[in-house]
Amino acid sequence: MIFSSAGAPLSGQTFADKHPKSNEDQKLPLVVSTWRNTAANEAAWEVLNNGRTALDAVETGTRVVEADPNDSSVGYGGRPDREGHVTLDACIMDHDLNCGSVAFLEDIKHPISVARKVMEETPHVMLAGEGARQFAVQQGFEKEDLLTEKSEKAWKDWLKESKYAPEINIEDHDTIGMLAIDKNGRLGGACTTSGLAYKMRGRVGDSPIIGAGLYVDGEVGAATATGMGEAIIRVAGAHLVVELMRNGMSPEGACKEAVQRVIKKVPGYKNLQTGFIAINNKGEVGAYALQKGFVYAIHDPNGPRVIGSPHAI
Ligand code: SD4
Repeated sequence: MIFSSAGAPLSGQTFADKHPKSNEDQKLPLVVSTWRNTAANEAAWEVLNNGRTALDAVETGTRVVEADPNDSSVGYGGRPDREGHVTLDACIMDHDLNCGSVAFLEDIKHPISVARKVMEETPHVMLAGEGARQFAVQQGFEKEDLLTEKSEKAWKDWLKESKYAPEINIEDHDTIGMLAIDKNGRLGGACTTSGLAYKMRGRVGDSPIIGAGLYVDGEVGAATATGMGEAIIRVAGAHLVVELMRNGMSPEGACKEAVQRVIKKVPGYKNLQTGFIAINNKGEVGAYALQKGFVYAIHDPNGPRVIGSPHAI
């Protein structure tokens, strides 16, 4: 087992002094997230370091990005749909396949926390649109205008041409997918986004879809995705990565195979990006992207760092 141990002091020396941790132990706790989300990782790391659960860590971490008005791909300040409404997608999942999700949610700054409430307070997995908003308000979430001046201005500039090409940029998205393992070796994952900029009203991507944008199974590991949601949904990306790990692949090998599946099955793959990150329940981390430019951030007992992902083309 990989779980860290704590022991009673023995003649002036702690158990840990007498039994230095194995390399395996030093991997935990661990948080990893898509892109350069180091501030989110730091918040999640604090939670993990205080001995709380991976689920608490990924919720706390992703809320940092949701609240940031300068992040134009997630939560408050996210780019709106083509009609000027910010619509949000998020999901959360734990070690035991408990999960919750919201899609096409408006006016609520923290969709990840609403997703957690769906998981914990309802018999359902997914709520969408007006029903999700009503549920959030009943749960005590405040309704807020999420369109910042900056996002509104960018949308108005886009309206001048209103070219409907919901292409995804290849680099520097901030949609956050976050995976964690806590000190007790339990896994959690979260994914939250405002989706494609200037998307069709009602469009939902992979990020709130369990098995596409996120999948966690404590017996195996966890995976999350970023990039063009339509491609990720088609290959059931995150679930695919976890199942490949179940069959013995490393996290990086599994992410690579999922990218290969996109290349094989999704026409037009050359014009889009997809990136996957994964952890297994031994604390090993891997990533793979379709195109260059994808990075991911880790925080573990060795500290925080941002790593360039290998890529296919
Ligand atoms: C979506 N996968 O809505 C999201 C977008 C994304 O980095 O990940 N952007 O399709």
